[in-house]
Amino acid sequence: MSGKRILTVQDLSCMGQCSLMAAVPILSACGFETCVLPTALLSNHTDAGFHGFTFRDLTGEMPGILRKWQRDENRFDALYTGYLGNAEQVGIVRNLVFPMVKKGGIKIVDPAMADNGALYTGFGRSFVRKMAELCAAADIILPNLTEACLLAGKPFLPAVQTEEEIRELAEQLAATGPETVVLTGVSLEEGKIGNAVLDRKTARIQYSFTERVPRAYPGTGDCFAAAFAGALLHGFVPAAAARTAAEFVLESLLQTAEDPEHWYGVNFERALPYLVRRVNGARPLSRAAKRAEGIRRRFLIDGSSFQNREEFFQEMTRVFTAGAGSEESEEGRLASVPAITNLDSLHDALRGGFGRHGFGEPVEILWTHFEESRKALGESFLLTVVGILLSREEEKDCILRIENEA
Ligand code: PXL
Repeated sequence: MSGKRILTVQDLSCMGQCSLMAAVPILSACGFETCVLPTALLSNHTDAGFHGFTFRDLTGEMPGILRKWQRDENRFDALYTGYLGNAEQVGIVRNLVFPMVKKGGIKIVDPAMADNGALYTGFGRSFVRKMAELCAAADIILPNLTEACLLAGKPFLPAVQTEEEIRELAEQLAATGPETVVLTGVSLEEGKIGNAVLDRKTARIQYSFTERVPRAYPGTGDCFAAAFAGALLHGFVPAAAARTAAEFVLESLLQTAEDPEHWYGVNFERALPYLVRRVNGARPLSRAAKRAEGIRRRFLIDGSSFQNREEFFQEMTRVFTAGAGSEESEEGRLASVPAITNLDSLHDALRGGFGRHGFGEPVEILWTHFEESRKALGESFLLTVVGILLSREEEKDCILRIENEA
């Protein structure tokens, strides 16, 4: 699979773990020669938390670079475009960059222009119209829900959506041209977030969800898109690439949650080994190998999500079994999973074997908002729970990390 060459077109924000600063290491780590066409040079990304930014528009450089590459007959196996600085650059990508993708090559467009119900600084309606034209000419598009609604000219969707709303939106975008529409930031129930992948030809939608980390960071869309492109170039079908990318983003988020001061991006660098293992198709490691490598499946308990013991057990069911009665475990086995309703069933679930981790598999639990949990559950009950988490009976192997802010 290596030997492939991908071009990514987006800005170079020198600080902030996004755009090219994420795409290049992620695609390189996946094993692909990565070429860049920078659209702008910024001191940092444009999120308000940085209190401003410098911005050098590179539109004028782009045609010259592309003409040089054309003279040299350079071609690309894949193209992935992200943040484009203005409408003219969108035209350059459509007219000059798309033709440089080899026949049979793949054109992925992430219309990175908005999030959380608002356009990024500097973009307006005419930019959205141009971006919609570019998306129509792409093979695969990766809008978040805000971008998808803007592209489709629809009102924004609520924080929790229905499958009908998601299908209607994805089908409307697919009808404009792209073969695959990957909607990110989809949430069909509270506490879970994921993506919906629509294949235009078959009209099939496949979802994948992970737990929702209760904090938003800039740049997660860029990490998702780059990992998606990397997995796709490795031969993953779009739904599998989207699932892998979402799990990589979750791992990046968990690696960042330890660091409450770190607001401007995710520490995807620490999750790269995980992504590399995934895309290289390494068979799942044996339990012994996982232990030897100190690799643990990670779970996040959001300590602010329950007010009493009953809700606590509901949270345990969600975290460790992906929901009572859920049919799909992470090993893809079919199992009807019982709810965790008391301390005994919590102990059983932590041993593994019927929920999301295997029997005796080492796990790491990150418990955020721990002080809130202490108030909700009471000191002695909380200590009993911690004792159960850490006891090593019957091959149970959990380590616990505690955090008070998220
Ligand atoms: O992560 C998306 C992104 C990329 N590039 C720039 C941005 C943002 C989001 O704010 O400002 C310059």
